[in-house]
Amino acid sequence: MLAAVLAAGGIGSGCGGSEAASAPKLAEGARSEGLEHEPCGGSGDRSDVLDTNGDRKPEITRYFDAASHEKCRVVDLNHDGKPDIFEYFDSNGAVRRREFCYDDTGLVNAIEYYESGKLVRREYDIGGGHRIDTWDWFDPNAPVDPKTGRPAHPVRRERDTKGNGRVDQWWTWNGSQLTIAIDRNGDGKPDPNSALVFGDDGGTATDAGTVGTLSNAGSTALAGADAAAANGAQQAHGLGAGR
Ligand SMILES: [Ca+2]
Ligand SMILES: [Ca+2]
Ligand SMILES: [Ca+2]
Repeated sequence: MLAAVLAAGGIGSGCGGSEAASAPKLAEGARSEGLEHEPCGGSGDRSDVLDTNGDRKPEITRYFDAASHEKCRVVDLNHDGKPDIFEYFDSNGAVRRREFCYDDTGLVNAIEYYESGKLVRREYDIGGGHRIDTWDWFDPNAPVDPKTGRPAHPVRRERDTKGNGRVDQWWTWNGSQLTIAIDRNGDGKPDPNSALVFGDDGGTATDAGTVGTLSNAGSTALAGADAAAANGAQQAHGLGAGR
Protein backbone atom coordinates (compact mmCIF):
# COMPACT_ATOMS: atom_id res chain seq x y z
CA MET A 1 0.00 0.00 0.00
CA LEU A 2 2.72 2.40 0.98
CA ALA A 3 4.63 1.53 -2.16
CA ALA A 4 1.61 2.30 -4.30
CA VAL A 5 1.16 5.67 -2.66
CA LEU A 6 4.81 6.48 -3.09
CA ALA A 7 4.78 5.31 -6.69
CA ALA A 8 1.87 7.56 -7.48
CA GLY A 9 3.29 10.63 -5.80
CA GLY A 10 6.97 10.02 -5.72
CA ILE A 11 9.27 12.56 -7.22
CA GLY A 12 12.28 12.29 -5.06
CA SER A 13 15.95 12.78 -4.74
CA GLY A 14 17.13 9.80 -6.76
CA CYS A 15 20.58 8.51 -5.96
CA GLY A 16 21.37 11.28 -3.52
CA GLY A 17 20.87 14.38 -5.62
CA SER A 18 17.77 16.40 -6.18
CA GLU A 19 16.19 16.70 -9.58
CA ALA A 20 12.69 18.03 -9.81
CA ALA A 21 10.73 16.67 -12.73
CA SER A 22 9.65 19.27 -15.22
CA ALA A 23 5.96 19.79 -15.83
CA PRO A 24 4.49 17.45 -18.43
CA LYS A 25 4.66 18.86 -21.93
CA LEU A 26 1.63 18.32 -24.07
CA ALA A 27 2.86 19.23 -27.54
CA GLU A 28 2.67 16.59 -30.21
CA GLY A 29 5.61 14.24 -30.02
CA ALA A 30 6.50 15.49 -26.55
CA ARG A 31 7.31 13.18 -23.66
CA SER A 32 7.94 13.69 -20.00
CA GLU A 33 11.68 13.68 -19.44
CA GLY A 34 11.83 13.64 -15.66
CA LEU A 35 13.81 10.79 -14.13
CA GLU A 36 11.51 10.24 -11.19
CA HIS A 37 13.03 8.26 -8.35
CA GLU A 38 10.61 6.04 -6.47
CA PRO A 39 11.37 6.20 -2.74
CA CYS A 40 12.66 2.94 -1.29
CA GLY A 41 12.26 2.45 2.43
CA GLY A 42 11.48 4.80 5.26
CA SER A 43 12.28 5.13 8.92
CA GLY A 44 9.26 3.03 9.88
CA ASP A 45 10.14 0.10 7.64
CA ARG A 46 11.87 -3.01 8.82
CA SER A 47 15.15 -3.39 7.00
CA ASP A 48 18.30 -5.41 7.05
CA VAL A 49 21.72 -4.58 5.76
CA LEU A 50 24.59 -6.54 4.29
CA ASP A 51 28.11 -5.21 4.67
CA THR A 52 30.43 -7.60 2.86
CA ASN A 53 33.70 -5.73 3.34
CA GLY A 54 33.21 -4.55 6.91
CA ASP A 55 33.53 -0.83 6.21
CA ARG A 56 30.19 -0.18 7.98
CA LYS A 57 28.66 0.97 4.70
CA PRO A 58 26.06 -1.56 3.53
CA GLU A 59 26.32 -2.96 0.00
CA ILE A 60 22.67 -4.01 0.14
CA THR A 61 19.88 -2.58 2.25
CA ARG A 62 16.61 -4.48 2.00
CA TYR A 63 13.25 -3.09 3.08
CA PHE A 64 10.28 -5.24 4.03
CA ASP A 65 6.54 -4.69 4.24
CA ALA A 66 4.35 -5.65 7.19
CA ALA A 67 4.05 -9.20 5.83
CA SER A 68 7.86 -9.50 5.72
CA HIS A 69 7.96 -9.46 1.94
CA GLU A 70 10.94 -7.59 0.54
CA LYS A 71 9.54 -4.57 -1.25
CA CYS A 72 12.74 -2.94 -2.38
CA ARG A 73 16.48 -2.89 -1.97
CA VAL A 74 19.25 -0.37 -2.38
CA VAL A 75 22.55 -1.65 -3.79
CA ASP A 76 25.96 0.05 -3.57
CA LEU A 77 28.24 -1.85 -5.92
CA ASN A 78 31.43 0.20 -5.61
CA HIS A 79 31.48 0.74 -1.83
CA ASP A 80 31.31 4.52 -2.02
CA GLY A 81 28.23 4.72 0.19
CA LYS A 82 26.07 5.99 -2.68
CA PRO A 83 23.35 3.82 -4.25
CA ASP A 84 24.01 2.39 -7.74
CA ILE A 85 20.83 0.34 -8.16
CA PHE A 86 17.38 0.42 -6.66
CA GLU A 87 15.27 -2.72 -7.14
CA TYR A 88 11.56 -2.93 -6.40
CA PHE A 89 9.49 -6.09 -6.10
CA ASP A 90 5.84 -6.95 -6.58
CA SER A 91 3.75 -8.93 -4.10
CA ASN A 92 4.91 -12.18 -5.73
CA GLY A 93 8.54 -11.27 -5.22
CA ALA A 94 9.21 -10.61 -8.91
CA VAL A 95 11.16 -7.51 -9.87
CA ARG A 96 8.83 -4.76 -11.06
CA ARG A 97 11.21 -1.79 -11.36
CA ARG A 98 14.89 -1.06 -11.41
CA GLU A 99 16.64 2.29 -11.25
CA PHE A 100 20.28 2.68 -12.18
CA CYS A 101 22.86 5.30 -11.34
CA TYR A 102 25.56 4.69 -13.92
CA ASP A 103 27.78 7.70 -13.34
CA ASP A 104 29.06 9.62 -10.33
CA THR A 105 26.48 12.39 -10.43
CA GLY A 106 24.36 10.69 -7.80
CA LEU A 107 21.31 10.89 -10.05
CA VAL A 108 19.17 8.17 -11.58
CA ASN A 109 20.22 7.62 -15.21
CA ALA A 110 17.86 4.82 -16.21
CA ILE A 111 14.62 3.23 -15.12
CA GLU A 112 13.37 -0.19 -16.17
CA TYR A 113 9.77 -1.34 -15.79
CA TYR A 114 8.87 -5.01 -15.44
CA GLU A 115 5.59 -6.89 -15.57
CA SER A 116 5.52 -10.31 -13.92
CA GLY A 117 9.29 -10.13 -13.80
CA LYS A 118 9.67 -9.42 -17.55
CA LEU A 119 11.21 -6.25 -18.89
CA VAL A 120 8.61 -4.22 -20.80
CA ARG A 121 9.93 -0.67 -20.86
CA ARG A 122 13.08 1.31 -20.24
CA GLU A 123 13.69 5.04 -20.00
CA TYR A 124 17.14 6.49 -19.87
CA ASP A 125 19.54 9.34 -20.19
CA ILE A 126 22.06 8.59 -22.93
CA GLY A 127 23.15 12.18 -23.49
CA GLY A 128 24.07 12.91 -19.88
CA GLY A 129 21.60 15.78 -19.60
CA HIS A 130 19.99 14.36 -16.46
CA ARG A 131 16.73 13.88 -18.26
CA ILE A 132 15.21 11.02 -20.16
CA ASP A 133 16.16 11.18 -23.84
CA THR A 134 15.47 7.59 -24.86
CA TRP A 135 12.39 5.41 -24.41
CA ASP A 136 12.43 1.67 -25.19
CA TRP A 137 9.57 -0.81 -25.38
CA PHE A 138 10.25 -4.55 -25.12
CA ASP A 139 8.35 -7.69 -26.02
CA PRO A 140 8.02 -9.48 -22.67
CA ASN A 141 7.90 -12.81 -24.52
CA ALA A 142 11.10 -12.26 -26.51
CA PRO A 143 13.99 -14.62 -25.74
CA VAL A 144 16.55 -13.05 -23.42
CA ASP A 145 20.31 -12.85 -23.83
CA PRO A 146 21.84 -15.05 -21.10
CA LYS A 147 24.53 -12.42 -20.42
CA THR A 148 22.25 -9.46 -19.90
CA GLY A 149 18.99 -11.15 -18.94
CA ARG A 150 17.29 -8.89 -21.47
CA PRO A 151 16.08 -9.24 -25.05
CA ALA A 152 18.74 -8.51 -27.71
CA HIS A 153 16.94 -5.30 -28.63
CA PRO A 154 13.70 -3.47 -27.94
CA VAL A 155 10.81 -3.70 -30.39
CA ARG A 156 10.56 0.06 -30.52
CA ARG A 157 12.56 3.09 -29.43
CA GLU A 158 11.98 6.81 -29.37
CA ARG A 159 14.75 9.34 -28.89
CA ASP A 160 14.99 13.04 -28.19
CA THR A 161 18.48 13.72 -29.51
CA LYS A 162 18.23 17.52 -29.24
CA GLY A 163 17.18 17.62 -25.60
CA ASN A 164 14.19 19.84 -26.30
CA GLY A 165 11.52 17.52 -24.94
CA ARG A 166 10.37 16.38 -28.36
CA VAL A 167 10.91 13.01 -29.91
CA ASP A 168 12.94 13.28 -33.14
CA GLN A 169 13.84 9.65 -33.88
CA TRP A 170 11.63 6.59 -34.08
CA TRP A 171 13.39 3.22 -34.17
CA THR A 172 11.53 0.04 -35.00
CA TRP A 173 12.83 -3.50 -35.29
CA ASN A 174 11.42 -6.17 -37.53
CA GLY A 175 13.45 -9.22 -36.66
CA SER A 176 17.02 -7.97 -36.92
CA GLN A 177 16.14 -5.25 -39.43
CA LEU A 178 16.13 -1.79 -37.92
CA THR A 179 14.32 1.22 -39.37
CA ILE A 180 14.98 4.72 -38.06
CA ALA A 181 12.63 7.54 -38.99
CA ILE A 182 13.85 11.06 -38.30
CA ASP A 183 12.30 14.48 -37.75
CA ARG A 184 14.73 17.09 -39.03
CA ASN A 185 12.30 19.92 -39.72
CA GLY A 186 11.09 20.05 -36.13
CA ASP A 187 7.37 19.45 -36.62
CA GLY A 188 7.37 16.51 -34.22
CA LYS A 189 6.69 13.95 -36.95
CA PRO A 190 8.96 11.73 -39.02
CA ASP A 191 9.94 13.56 -42.22
CA PRO A 192 8.68 11.97 -45.44
CA ASN A 193 11.30 9.64 -46.92
CA SER A 194 13.50 10.08 -43.86
CA ALA A 195 13.49 6.41 -42.90
CA LEU A 196 16.89 4.75 -42.73
CA VAL A 197 16.86 1.00 -42.97
CA PHE A 198 19.59 -1.43 -42.13
CA GLY A 199 19.66 -5.05 -41.31
CA ASP A 200 21.73 -8.20 -41.26
CA ASP A 201 24.12 -7.17 -44.01
CA GLY A 202 24.73 -3.83 -42.28
CA GLY A 203 24.82 -1.88 -45.52
CA THR A 204 21.43 -1.26 -47.03
CA ALA A 205 21.00 2.26 -45.73
CA THR A 206 20.43 5.17 -48.05
CA ASP A 207 22.64 7.46 -46.01
CA ALA A 208 25.52 5.39 -44.72
CA GLY A 209 27.19 8.16 -42.75
CA THR A 210 24.10 9.11 -40.84
CA VAL A 211 23.20 5.55 -40.12
CA GLY A 212 26.70 4.80 -38.91
CA THR A 213 26.59 7.77 -36.56
CA LEU A 214 23.13 6.97 -35.30
CA SER A 215 23.72 3.31 -34.88
CA ASN A 216 27.14 3.70 -33.28
CA ALA A 217 26.03 6.37 -30.86
CA GLY A 218 22.98 4.40 -29.89
CA SER A 219 24.58 1.02 -29.63
CA THR A 220 27.62 2.22 -27.68
CA ALA A 221 25.50 3.88 -25.06
CA LEU A 222 23.10 0.98 -24.99
CA ALA A 223 25.85 -1.59 -24.72
CA GLY A 224 27.20 0.34 -21.77
CA ALA A 225 23.79 0.53 -20.18
CA ASP A 226 23.10 -3.14 -20.73
CA ALA A 227 26.50 -4.18 -19.42
CA ALA A 228 26.16 -2.02 -16.34
CA ALA A 229 22.68 -3.28 -15.70
CA ALA A 230 23.62 -6.91 -16.15
CA ASN A 231 26.77 -6.56 -14.11
CA GLY A 232 24.97 -4.75 -11.36
CA ALA A 233 22.11 -7.19 -11.19
CA GLN A 234 24.45 -10.16 -11.13
CA GLN A 235 26.60 -8.65 -8.40
CA ALA A 236 23.56 -7.66 -6.41
CA HIS A 237 22.11 -11.12 -6.61
CA GLY A 238 25.47 -12.72 -5.99
CA LEU A 239 25.83 -10.71 -2.82
CA GLY A 240 22.31 -11.55 -1.79
CA ALA A 241 22.81 -15.26 -2.42
CA GLY A 242 25.93 -15.32 -0.30
CA ARG A 243 24.22 -14.39 2.91
CA1 LIG B 1 30.57 -2.26 3.00
CA1 LIG C 1 27.99 3.34 -5.17
CA1 LIG D 1 9.15 16.26 -39.45
